[in-house]
Parts: sequence; structure tokens; C-alpha cells
Amino acid sequence: MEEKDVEQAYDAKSITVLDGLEAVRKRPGMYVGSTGARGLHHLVYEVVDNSIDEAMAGHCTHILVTLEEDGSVTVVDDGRGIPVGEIARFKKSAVEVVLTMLHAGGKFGGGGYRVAGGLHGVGVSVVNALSEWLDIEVGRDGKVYRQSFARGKATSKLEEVGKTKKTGTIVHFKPDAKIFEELEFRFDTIAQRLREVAYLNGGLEIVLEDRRGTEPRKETYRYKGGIQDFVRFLNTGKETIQRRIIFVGGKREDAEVEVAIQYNNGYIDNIFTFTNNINTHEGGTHLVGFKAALTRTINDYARGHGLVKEKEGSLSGEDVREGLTAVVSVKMREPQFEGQTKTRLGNPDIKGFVESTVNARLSEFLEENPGDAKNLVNKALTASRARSAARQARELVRRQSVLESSSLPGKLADCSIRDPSLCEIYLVEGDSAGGSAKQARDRSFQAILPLRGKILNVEKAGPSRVYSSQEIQAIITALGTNVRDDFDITRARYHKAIIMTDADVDGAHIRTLLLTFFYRYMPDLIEQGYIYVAQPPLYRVTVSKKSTYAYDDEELERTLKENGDRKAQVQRFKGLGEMNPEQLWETTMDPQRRNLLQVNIDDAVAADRVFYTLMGNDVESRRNFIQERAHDVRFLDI
Ligand code: 0RA
Repeated sequence: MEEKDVEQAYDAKSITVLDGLEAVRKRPGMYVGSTGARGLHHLVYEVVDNSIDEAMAGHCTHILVTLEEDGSVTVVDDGRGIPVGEIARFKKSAVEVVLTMLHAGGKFGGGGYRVAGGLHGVGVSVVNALSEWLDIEVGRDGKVYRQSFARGKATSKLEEVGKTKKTGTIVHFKPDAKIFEELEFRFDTIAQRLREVAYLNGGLEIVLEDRRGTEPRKETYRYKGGIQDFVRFLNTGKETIQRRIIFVGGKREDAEVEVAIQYNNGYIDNIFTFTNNINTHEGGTHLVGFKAALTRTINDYARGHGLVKEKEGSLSGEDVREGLTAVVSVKMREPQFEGQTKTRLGNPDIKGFVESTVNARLSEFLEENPGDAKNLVNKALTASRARSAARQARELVRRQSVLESSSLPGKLADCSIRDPSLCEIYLVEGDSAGGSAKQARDRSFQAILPLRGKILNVEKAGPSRVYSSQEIQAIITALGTNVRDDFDITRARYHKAIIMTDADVDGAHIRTLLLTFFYRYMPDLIEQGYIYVAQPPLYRVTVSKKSTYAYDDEELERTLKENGDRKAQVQRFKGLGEMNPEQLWETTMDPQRRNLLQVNIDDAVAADRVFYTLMGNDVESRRNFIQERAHDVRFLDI
């Protein structure tokens, strides 16, 4: 019995190895997430991750990523180069094994901290399988080697083609148009990831070059200060209350941790955690250890220096995190990733490691920098005092939502179906558009909540003002999930919340205010894909009594061209209110015909930048941002 199991397992395994790359081509989504833009970009990250592994192991200092004119990508590094010797078991060179066998990437060499988790670390063989062609060049042992592949299969042998004193690897590949629906790389998307990785590996130089288009672009990411520079970047434009950024570092045999901390004078906390360069969006043991240490150290310091009185009790975790920007980066062997998106660190012993490191180093910092320490404690004290007021306001919201339907906001026109997975709610700008939407909707599954004017800017207002705002209370009770620590997605009353605003500047502003609120108070709602943006048309074009709609200027021009010389009548909708209910239904609300944008936060760092730039106090960067993006509504789909 036992023997048979082992044999079967072995057979199954060898089949995976043999047919591995076929499986990748059959179900690419399983390996790179999707065959859309996301999966396409993942190919680049996968190759770069291998170069990063070399950097983390201390063997690579430069990485160059080039987006080539023909849609291919080149990644050059100065690591050790993929080993070229034959692996007896497979009767193939190590290069060929790494490129043609699934999960063969980290099998030799060993040691070091490997990038692994989520979709990362699936191996360069996956990139090879999903490429029309891939050429590899290795510098190693004084020689240059080259080999070519097509759709995962070797089309040449590994050949020695020259001599060199350098070592490193060049991977040049072209994504397969038979696999990917989207083939165009976005400079900004790749830049984002490379910048992040450069911050997390202080001193490493990463260059991104774009050779497409008429104006080639080239950016270099190199941060000597590592995550301290990262925190400074995250706080750009914010008013900080510390002169120095706090840096904490610790090392043990199988793991190391780095933490950078800087407080700003806002209300929101932003803690970004990483493990082996992977953003652990869902947190985990490193985050738990960090939070525990922060709360304890600040309380100890405050009490020890008589800054809080005995009867005031202690500062809570929420208090000491108000206005906090921090990056926690752990590098370790064999991380365990858990959670829905496999971005929560599970290794239990990391909690104690991070906690004791931060305890020791942070208290040192506070003793050595009494000015910063005092600002920090005062900030937490203010938060603590505001906290009771906020709690009272929140209790009010909670009590109301316990009463369910009877306490639903008066102006909510609810739907009749009770199954939340079938229901949607439209958050509509203005009472008049709300009225049209009520007439237009299918009342069985569509609810309408009209919102009056601008909602509160939650980036600027503290929690107690947020909770006492009527518009926000209405949104919270209508959605049913509550917020922050009390958030519970299973209580969502609708699985789609659709923001519907006018297609003008005010509409865009209201949309951003709403998104900021969701991002700060109900981030899971965005992460779970519950938030959408409706796209009302800008024009109605009527030609010989037949009407069509155009959603932007480009489409309008196309429509006019298609109609040639015939006389076309163009109506421009200045707001939702100018459409009659029937028009609103057929363009923006009918599930069969409407065009919804799903809002997703792939990258909380990017989101914070976008929201902050738009919402914060820094007028200059806000103006620049809006001017740069004035014509690009797609920025919402971060
Ligand atoms: C297998 C083993 C070693 C390095 C690599 C693969 C490697 C892969 C890639 C992909 C892009 N750049 C890369 N650099 C290295 C370890 C090498 C050793 O032990 O000498």
C-alpha cells in the first residue's frame, strides 16, 4: 500500500516535469494570474525576481530592464549567471533545466532568501512557456553561452559563443500573442514594481528603459538609504513631526528584519510590510510583532518620562499608529504565505524576532532623540483623547445598523431582492440625478442612494468628524458592513457598489472623495472587488432618427466618421441630470449594455500616492497630478 502510493506519487511528479510547460500553456492563468495585462506584466516580474534573488544573495548589483520596440523585453543582470554544467539526472545543462522544467528554479545553489509566494517564484520556465521566443545568454567561468527557445521548447543547443570576464544573465523574450490578449507593457506599472524592489534592496541599481515610441525613456532606481528613502517617498508632501526617520535593523542566522518609521501630522496609518520583497498586503506575523513592539515601547517611554499620568491609562495600538508611515521588511528562508491572496506571512517565530528587535532599537532611538520622542507621544495622547469622542459617534452608527432595515437611511431607495450577491447599489451624485436613477432602475435588484454635494474629505478630517457626517453615515448603514476594525464583509447588503457621478471635474472630485473613503475605511471592499465606477456617455449622436452614444471624444469622432456625409446631430450631456430615465438605463444602468469599471487596488503603495496626491494638503503636487492625468480617466483602475 505504502509502496504503491510512493510509486504513484513519483509517476505523477515525473509526468508534471515532462508535461509541465504544456500545462502552463493550457492554463496560463494558474501560473501568472491572467492572460490580460496583469499576467503579461508578471512575466517581467518573474524574470526580474530571479535577478533580485542574486542580489539578495549578494552577487548582483545592476539590473537593466528594456522594453524593446518589437514588444519583447530584455532583462540583464550581473549575477553569477545560471549554471551551465550538465545535471546528470536530466542529461541536460542546468540552463536548459531552469528554462524548461517547472519549479526547477531554486533546486541548486541553495542558501540565501528566495523570492517566493503568491504568483512569485513560479520560475523562468513559466516565462519561457508563455513566450513566442526566448533567448538566453549567460556569462560564467570566463565564457559566454547562448541558447534559444520557442514556446518553451529548445530550438538550439547551449552553445559557447565567446569569452568574457563578466558574469551574469541576459533573458530576452517576446510574450506569445497566442496566449495573451494584452501585449502592451505599461512603463508606469513596471516602474512601480522596480522602484519598490530598489527601495527594499538599498544600493541595488535598477534601470528601466523604454525603446518603444518616438521618445525613448530611461529611469534609474537606486536608493542608498533603502527603506528609509521609501518612507521619505511615502511621506512626500505630508507634514512630518519627526526630524529623523527611525531605522531599526536586526539579523539572526536565518532571517533579517528592517523597519523604517516616520510620523506625519495626519490621522491615517500606513504600514507596508514585505517578506523577501513581496508586498504582504494581508500582513502576518511580522506585522503583529511590529505593532506589539510599537505600542509597548511608546507606552513604556511615556510612562517612564512622566508624559502620561497613571489615571489616564495606557495608549492603545490605534493611538500610537495615528499618522504613522512605516515599512517593515523581512528577509528569511522558507517563508510561509497564507491567506486569500497568499500575502500573509505565517511563520510564527517571526513575530517574536521582529518584536524584540523593534523593542530594543526603538527605545534606544527615543532615549537618544527626546525632541522627536516628545512629539510622537503627544500625537498619540491627542489621538487617545479624540478616540473617546470618535467611539461615541461610532457607537451611534453601530446601534443604527443593528436595527437593520428600520434604520436604513431615509433617502435610500432599496431593492426588493434580499440576496446580497444579486444586489447592487448606485451611489449617485445629486438629488436630481438620484431621482432619474430611481425611475430608471430595475427595482428588484438595484438600490439607489442619492448623495448631496461633496462628501467629507477623510484624508483631512479625523475619525470623529467622519463618523458624524450624515452622508457617510448613510453610506455605511446602507452598505451594512461597518468600518475599520468593525468591518465585516459578510454583512454587505450588496455585492456591487457603483459610484455614478457626472462626467465633469466636480464628478471626478466626488468620485475621488468616495474612493478615498472606501480605501481608508473599507479597504477590503475594494480588495474584494465590490466597488465599481459607472461610465455615463458624454454624447448622443443622432443620424436619421437613430441614436447611438459616445463615451469619449475619440468615440465621438469615430462615430461621426462612420456616418460620413450624413447629417449628424450631437448632444453633449453635461451631467447625469440631462439624461432622461430611459437614456440613463440603456447607457449606464442596464447590466446588458452598461460599461462598469471595477476598482481594484493591486498596489496599496500606488493607491496611497494617488489618493494622497489628490486629497492631501499639498496643493502643488495635486495640481501637477491632475494636469498630467487630465485626459486619462483610466487612472481609477489602479
Ligand atoms: C539557478 C541557480 C543559480 C542561479 C540562477 C539559477 C539564476 C537564474 C537567473 C535568471 C535570471 N538571472 C538569473 N541569475 C541566476 C545559482 C548559481 C550559483 O550557485 O552559482
